[in-house]
Amino acid sequence: MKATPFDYDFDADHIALLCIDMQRDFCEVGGFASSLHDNVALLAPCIPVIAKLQAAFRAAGLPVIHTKECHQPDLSDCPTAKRERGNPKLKIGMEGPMGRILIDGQPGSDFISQCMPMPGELVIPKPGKDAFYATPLNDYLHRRGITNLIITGATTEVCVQTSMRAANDRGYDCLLVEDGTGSYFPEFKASVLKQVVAQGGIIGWTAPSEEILKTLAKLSAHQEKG
Ligand code: TIU
Repeated sequence: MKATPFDYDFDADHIALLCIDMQRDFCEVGGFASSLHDNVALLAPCIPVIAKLQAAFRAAGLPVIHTKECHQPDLSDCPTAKRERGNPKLKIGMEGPMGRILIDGQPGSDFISQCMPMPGELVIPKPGKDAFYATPLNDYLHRRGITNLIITGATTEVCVQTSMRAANDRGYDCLLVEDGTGSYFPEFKASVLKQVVAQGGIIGWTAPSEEILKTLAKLSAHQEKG
């Protein structure tokens, strides 16, 4: 398929959609992002795009994987430095309008309704920004023979970029969806989109969701014919 900086091999037998941290804590007022004084409205444009990609992957019978950034209720996996940083109005673990901030199982840590995992889809809770740090993601991808990741989610320069770089180091061919990711800092998002494809795709590829949807439509047409 067409991509930047050059064509991407959309290998349907070895590909997954990775949706990073599309949680209420990052997308809705009153969660972790609000506690860090971020404007969650800036994530709104990527939400319907990710929902559409999830639906298209499911329709094609391809895997959709979800991560969520969250901590154990006893905060045993939350470094003090992370809890203190950002001069938060509410620290991680404190009671907020959507339950305890960034704690697994609390309403705020759940996925937004538009990007809810379907039964049977892999959900990876993660304590850090990197989706591979202290998670079973790499083992799972190996077992499933997945070598290619279409990456979406929030926020572009924090968990998305960190996870894409970590995936690249582990040998995955990663494509970041240009309109399927969002940041509280539009200039950071624009910069990441340029950074990952610089130097001949030093970290991977980018493409608009439209190209992926076109590729999936072609695949379905091919399967119906075959
Ligand atoms: N603050 C911010 O931009 N992001 C995070 O803390 N986590 C994720 O990106 N998921």
